[in-house]
Amino acid sequence: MKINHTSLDLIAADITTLDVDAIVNAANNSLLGGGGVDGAIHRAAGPQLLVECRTLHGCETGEAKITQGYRLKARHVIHTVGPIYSGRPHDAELLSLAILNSLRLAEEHHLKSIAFPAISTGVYGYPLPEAAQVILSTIIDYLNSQTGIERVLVCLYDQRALDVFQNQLAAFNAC
Ligand code: AR6
Repeated sequence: MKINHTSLDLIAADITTLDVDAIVNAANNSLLGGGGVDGAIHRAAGPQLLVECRTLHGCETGEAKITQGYRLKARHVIHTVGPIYSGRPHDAELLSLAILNSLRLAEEHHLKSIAFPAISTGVYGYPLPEAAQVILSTIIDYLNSQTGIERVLVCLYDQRALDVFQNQLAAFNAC
């Protein structure tokens, strides 16, 4: 779909294969690697990514930091840390902040295209439908304001997650 001059698309893919200005990493506070999408990004980018991450001295939950993409097709990696799901309202605030700070960082670096995974919905346990609502509403609100970003992708890992996000986007469109 188009929001102002920006396209927003949902895809099912391995985020490490995408040719965009930045892919977003669902990292942990240490920024020193882990499992899930974090592990896949570090494996695909190669060891130089960890070398640069060591210079960043970690990342608070909801913050975002940027590195080069090294062996990835993506030119940059924006590392953010989503909340560990607790069922409290603060979860949504932190997940929204992680998305927002990633978009702001992309904008500051004049990046035109960015791809997000479903942050916090793996190891961190955020239920997919609730995460879809927070992630998509934050992106849509941001794109409704002035932005130089031209393309936003939300990259789901499997068809089930894609279905959940598509249903949420359809529900927003019906409003
Ligand atoms: N491409 C796209 N999406 C992926 C990929 C991939 N290659 N691999 C997994 N996903 P998770 P979190 C999806 O656990 O919940 C790490 O150890 C996956 O299906 O990667 O934020 C970090 O170091 C899920 O929907 O991130 C942290 O310690 C989504 O990505 C912790 O996990 C997020 O799952 C962060 O947990």
